[in-house]
Amino acid sequence: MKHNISRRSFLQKVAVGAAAASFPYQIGKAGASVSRPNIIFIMADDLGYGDIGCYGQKKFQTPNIDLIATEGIRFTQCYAGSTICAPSRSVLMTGQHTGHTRIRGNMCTVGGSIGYKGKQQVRRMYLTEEDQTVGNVLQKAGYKTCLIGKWHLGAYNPDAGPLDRGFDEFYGWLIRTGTTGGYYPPQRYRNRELYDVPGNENNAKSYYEPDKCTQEAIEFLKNNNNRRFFLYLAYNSPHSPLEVPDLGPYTDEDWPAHIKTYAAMVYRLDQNIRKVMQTLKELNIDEKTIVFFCSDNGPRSEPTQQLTEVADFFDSNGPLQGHKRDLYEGGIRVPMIVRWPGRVPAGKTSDFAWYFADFLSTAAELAGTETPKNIDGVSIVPVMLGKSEDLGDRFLYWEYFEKGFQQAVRWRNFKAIRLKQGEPLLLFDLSEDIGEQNNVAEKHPEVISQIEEYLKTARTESLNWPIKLES
Ligand SMILES: [Ca+2]
Repeated sequence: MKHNISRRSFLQKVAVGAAAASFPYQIGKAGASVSRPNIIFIMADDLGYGDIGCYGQKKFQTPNIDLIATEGIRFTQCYAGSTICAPSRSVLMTGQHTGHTRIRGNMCTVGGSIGYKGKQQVRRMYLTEEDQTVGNVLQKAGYKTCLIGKWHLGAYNPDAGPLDRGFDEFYGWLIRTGTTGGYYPPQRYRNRELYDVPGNENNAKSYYEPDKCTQEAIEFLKNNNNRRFFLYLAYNSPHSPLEVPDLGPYTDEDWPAHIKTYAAMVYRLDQNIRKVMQTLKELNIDEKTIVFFCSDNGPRSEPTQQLTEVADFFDSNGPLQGHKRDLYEGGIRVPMIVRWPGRVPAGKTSDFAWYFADFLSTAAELAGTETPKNIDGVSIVPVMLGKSEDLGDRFLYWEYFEKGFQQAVRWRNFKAIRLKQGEPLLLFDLSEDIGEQNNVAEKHPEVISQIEEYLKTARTESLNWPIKLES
């Protein structure tokens, strides 16, 4: 009898095990109370694929970002939402790629809100109330949501700030308030309140923006360590202008000043990230917290000679072709590291291809909540947990307007780019040509026709970035 009972319980365990094995990664609602980690998404600005030690950088060090990779999973084929700031962030926040998301460029041609970039009058589009952000989704799932640093999705509209689009707290800067930008901003936002940053008045330089963000992040973690939270920590570093309080370990290098400055900026960012990671340990929330680290687009190599020299000297795009403002890999492929002790396998490298449009679904699954409808992404949780890489055969899509209407598609190991409307697609086989040097379109007509078919359905017309599609 005893034997039978234990046999039955053994069989039950097998059955449970088998059910778990068919959905090994499912966090779902049942597991919600034991799982549902805090989510920290750390994003650098214009940091290249080759700018991190564990992605091949040799001339300067990023030991703390590398440590996150040692303790987590490092993705070698993760892509940003766009090759420039605002649309990349719009994709990240809405789960829609640039063929659907609200903000498809830094400046729009029609509509939007009007303001000044320097002395130039420009139009910029902002997220509207119809746009469901990661903040909205996690807020509804009971998370405290906080943005620190760069929003870039509010344009000149005072009613489209982070607090209007799903964030409970905001510490940082907005495009519409010029005095809040730069590395030593004289003013800053604390939620809706604009205040003078002590020590930065009259061009004084006491508070370096990335240091300030770090301090605010630590403060937020300390105040919220007893509840679930989503912290979106969007540094503006190492975006130009090249500025840093000190040159750190690169002071005595025999390099030109701008080269030393860039190395010191990334080094300082790395040091700041160490402080954030240390705080998780001190607060004993390390294992309850999943941390993402990435960049919003490729490294910048324009418009100044200095920026070109920096990108060349450090080989900031690594083995990739192109930089920020290109749809070649160098413009959109970014470092992406994910760490969750005990859940995400430590020290793993994955070549699974995914992009910012997947973050909303991923965050929703982590939070045990529903993913909104009409989005382009899928949850990457099974891949991160090392359970499955079979998420279906899909196309990743980008469009970009600053050089005319350009499009790019990633499908399996292929990457297609259309540099000019009406021109044939270029095709690269990334499995043997990561630098996109050899156009293999003629060798693979069936791939081209598959991608052309997909492109007919890839996008919807934008009111703010209208194009005339040539038939
Ligand atoms: Ca950027």
